[in-house]
Amino acid sequence: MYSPQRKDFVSLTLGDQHSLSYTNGKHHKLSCWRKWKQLSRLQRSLILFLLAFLFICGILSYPSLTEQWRGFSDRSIKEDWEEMDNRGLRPIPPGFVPKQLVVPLPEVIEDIPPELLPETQRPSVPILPKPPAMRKPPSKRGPPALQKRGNVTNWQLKDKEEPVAKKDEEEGKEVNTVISWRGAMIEAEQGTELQPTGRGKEAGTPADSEGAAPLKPVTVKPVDRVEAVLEAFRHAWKGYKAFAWGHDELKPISKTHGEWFGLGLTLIDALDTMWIMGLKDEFEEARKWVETELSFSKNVDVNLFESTIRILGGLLSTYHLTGDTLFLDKAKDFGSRLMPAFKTPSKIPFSDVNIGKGTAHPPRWTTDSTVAEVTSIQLEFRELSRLTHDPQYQKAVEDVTRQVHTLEGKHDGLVPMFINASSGKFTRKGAFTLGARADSYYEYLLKQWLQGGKKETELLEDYLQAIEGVKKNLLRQTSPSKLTFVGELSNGRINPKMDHLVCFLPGTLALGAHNGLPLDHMDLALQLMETCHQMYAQMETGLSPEITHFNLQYHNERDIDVKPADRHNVLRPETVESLFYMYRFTKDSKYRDWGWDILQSFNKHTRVPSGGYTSIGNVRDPVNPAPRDKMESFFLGETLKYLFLLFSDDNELISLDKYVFNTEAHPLPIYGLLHPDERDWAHDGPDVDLKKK
Ligand code: DMJ
Repeated sequence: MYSPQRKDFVSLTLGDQHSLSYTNGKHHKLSCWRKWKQLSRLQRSLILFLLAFLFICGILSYPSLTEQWRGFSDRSIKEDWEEMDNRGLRPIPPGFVPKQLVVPLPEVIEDIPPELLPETQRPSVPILPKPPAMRKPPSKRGPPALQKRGNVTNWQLKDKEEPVAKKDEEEGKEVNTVISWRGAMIEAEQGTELQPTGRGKEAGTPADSEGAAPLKPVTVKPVDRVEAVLEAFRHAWKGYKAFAWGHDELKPISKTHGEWFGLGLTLIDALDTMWIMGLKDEFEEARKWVETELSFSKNVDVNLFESTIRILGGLLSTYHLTGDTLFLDKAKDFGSRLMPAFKTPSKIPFSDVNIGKGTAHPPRWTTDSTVAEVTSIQLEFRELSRLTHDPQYQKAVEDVTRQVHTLEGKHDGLVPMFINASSGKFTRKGAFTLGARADSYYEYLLKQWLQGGKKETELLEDYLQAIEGVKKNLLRQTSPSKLTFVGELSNGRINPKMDHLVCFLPGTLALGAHNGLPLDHMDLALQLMETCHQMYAQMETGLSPEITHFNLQYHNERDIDVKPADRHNVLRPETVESLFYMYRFTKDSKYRDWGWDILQSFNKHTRVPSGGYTSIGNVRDPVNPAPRDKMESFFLGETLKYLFLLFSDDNELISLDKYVFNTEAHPLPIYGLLHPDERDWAHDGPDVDLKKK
């Protein structure tokens, strides 16, 4: 028997009413402590043991927590981000570049989630780290907009009209039927992949292997890429028509418009695209607007270069394609209103003109004009003179060409970025780029030479010298993969960065090689085309940033870096432009595949459900690419036009032996080959079957 005084047994006595009632904290603490002291040592040990036991049980029942704690000490923050990134849990933090993985075998690709892959699977394409095996790719194929919505952002989900894949998987069925872009049903055979084709069938049936049992014929309904571009154009046009009709640019997210010159820039830029695409109804509606609403009698400042390449170029090419003198009359009116820009002491034009007042001035932020701007208006003004038999336009721009031809300050044929309209001299010398402010100078040297029937040898000399200058001063190759890129030279030092704008160069080089210029130009074009493709393929959204930095040091894991400030994409055309040239000249179907990947990425990350496409702020974040609410006019004028021509099987549709494209993708005829009155499709109307022409 234990005497009640000996308290070496476990007994928890609740206090009386007083001890339970709240008096103040101090009293409560003291009484607890007193009670604890009153317990025997054994009782206290047992209580402590019990509490410790319960605590350990609690910990063990949360394995994920213990997992995290166990590894915490030996993980770096970078590794944490890496894991998060692999699991698709959050965007990549600034400055962090995921590990590169070269996928050698197509079958490995099956494990990669589709949002990280281009649709066309190719070996040796560096991609992002392989994710955990649990992430199975969906069985569905086809345009991203038709796939599951797992990776669709909120602003895209608002679209009630977006075609969606059937939800058969809920019933346990393999999903092979999707609604096409234009409402038609696409049936994909189970276990087969939709084979991309152009208008005709491009992708073949599986190759027969000698001696093997004959393969079962595979039924594959092709994805019609031309139809996909048409659908994209219609979607963009739908937004423009609904929210920005007659204005310069669509702001597709806020469903309104932006104004630059107040001249219906998108509508004019898109005219010849609609004609080439055979979109008759859309074209007729736009033509009506030009006829009844477009007036250049406005007190408005326009940028000489931008308005020349988009408005003058757009009107001239539409005139050539249609034979409709409305467009020539408008071109004459507009061209003559730009002429005050050339009234400068040096004849180098000012950058801005008021087309209502007839006055011109330099930009507000500097007294200089940009070299690319004053040297990339020549195709249009020369053509205007040819059509109007008025030499003033041609003379004005050729004075500029002549002057720049003899000007001091070039470096192996490379030009500085600025020129002063008063002195007529280059300014801020020492920096050389093929990107912004210089790019189309080089493009127009070659294209003027072609436009004029290859007679103006100074233009050719300047072009050839410039390409040698590029090779000597600006070309570099990355480590580890030896991607060739065109860097920038600044006071003798190379800066290994390249604007997306430079991606016009593969196409231009190929055009020159096609016209008899050195074959090594074509070699360079092939290499640069690969680099421009990688600028898209290595980004999480499949879309190129505005500026790419390239790694030169041998220890680098990847070739490409993107600075936070350069992560945007404004729907630019240069890469698809070059893909078009490369495909026309080589017939290598990979260029079509690359273009197809780009179109799908545009659809996946920039398509705004209510109509239109938007520029985005971050090509590295597929979950939130940061839409910027702006559709540039060149998306319709250039990007979709080049994609359409890339996928069209008709080589004669804007033959590169008869036309030169201006730098805004408006085709102008090559002299001598096409007389102004002998247009390819004059007066036929857009419903003519262009392929048969
Ligand atoms: C277009 O206006 C033209 O292609 C120009 O030559 C460069 N900038 C845009 C497209 O990127």
